[in-house]
Amino acid sequence: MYGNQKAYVASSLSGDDMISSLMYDFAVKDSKCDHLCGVPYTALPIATLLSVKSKIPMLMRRKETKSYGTKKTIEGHYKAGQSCLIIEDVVTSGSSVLETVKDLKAEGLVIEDVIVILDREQGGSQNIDSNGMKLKSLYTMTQLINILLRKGEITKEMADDVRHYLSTTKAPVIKDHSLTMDRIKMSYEKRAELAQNPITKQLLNIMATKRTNLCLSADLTSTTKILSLLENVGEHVCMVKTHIDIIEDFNDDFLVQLKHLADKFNFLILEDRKFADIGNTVSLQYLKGMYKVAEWADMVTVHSLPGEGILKAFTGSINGVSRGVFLLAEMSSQGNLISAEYTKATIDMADKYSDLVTGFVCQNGEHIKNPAFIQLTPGVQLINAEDDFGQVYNTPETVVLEKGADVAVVGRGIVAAKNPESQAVIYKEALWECYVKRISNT
Ligand code: 5IU
Repeated sequence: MYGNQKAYVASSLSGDDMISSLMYDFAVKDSKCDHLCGVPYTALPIATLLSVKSKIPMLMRRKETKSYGTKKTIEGHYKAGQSCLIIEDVVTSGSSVLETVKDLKAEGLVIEDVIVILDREQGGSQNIDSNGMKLKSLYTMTQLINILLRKGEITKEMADDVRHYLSTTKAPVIKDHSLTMDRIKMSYEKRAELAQNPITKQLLNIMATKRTNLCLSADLTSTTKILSLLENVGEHVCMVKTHIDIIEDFNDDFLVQLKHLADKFNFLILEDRKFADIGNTVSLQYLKGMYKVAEWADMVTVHSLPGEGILKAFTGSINGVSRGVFLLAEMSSQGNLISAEYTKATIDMADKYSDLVTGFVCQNGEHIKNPAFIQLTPGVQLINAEDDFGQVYNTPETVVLEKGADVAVVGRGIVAAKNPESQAVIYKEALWECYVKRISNT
């Protein structure tokens, strides 16, 4: 029945040219999109005609990646951050649309609208909607049946039959978190292109070139122990997290050595100070005192609790060098008092400060959609566990694949190991493998 119906619709609407004219008036001519992309393969002629008519460049998605050459899935000239309108002929479940969108989003393209000639009203519209886009249909199946009935092209029995079939045969519900979290399927390189904060850009590029998304939490109290740990582990990490105020023999030379190692091994330094006071006090804590955090830390952790005034304490470069802030959106400790609303409000707070905020410290990054923000997740060990103070550990698979971590923080999992270097390699490889799996097309 379905093949016949489709052929009937196509012939009654007299050709691609007429349909593309209708589609153009319906949804393309007022669109501000940078690109069009037809869902392969049957929508390609319509998308081509619409591209010619509207002069909006077309992108092509390859369903099969080439085994030679560039292996690109998306052909065309585009930049991450540009928008793309999806063109489809018929939507049933929406799964083909979603597959195409996934590949486009992995390239950093922004997809908000999908236009279709015919919505069969079997759940496709809901699936597209619940995955973060809007479906606009030129015709619904109900409208089409009514037109055909009115024109005497089909009998009432046939119309009832088709209506019955459509209302009883619903497509499965599709909910793919990677589609609403744009960053999840994107490579670190692509996200570096989108980042506005130079430190975020640098961090993402370090991760991509060193092939590591491991941050070492160097929670030791002696400067010599920290420096010797970093001498062994530095080449395996993208970032080192410090708690400068736990060091017992702190001296300025330590900072010189720390910076030297950061340059030698190409990692960034995050001081996990968790600033939490009013902006003025925080500014003094950041710039003054014996640790002079602003002078050596590329990034700091900051509580959102006092409100956005706290962020103003970190705005502007220090000695001409940009800095980054990780806002605390969640904690890994059992029974902490952070609520879902607090987490969401923290993520919303960063929107206006994307030139300063590098990302969020959190456990579950479902609300972090912007690919220019990094999800930093502490509480990571090779097996699920807890320490005596309520710290909760998740595995690399859980944090990267299920909870969306971009960088995983490992402290005692490495620091307390007999051989920290070989343990760091184990973490690095496990975390990187999860990331590669996450961004792959499967
Ligand atoms: N840290 C957490 N959980 C959090 C936040 C920070 O563990 O929610 I915010 C810090 C504390 C410690 C490191 O410095 O991350 C984790 O160390 P272990 O892997 O040794 O637990």
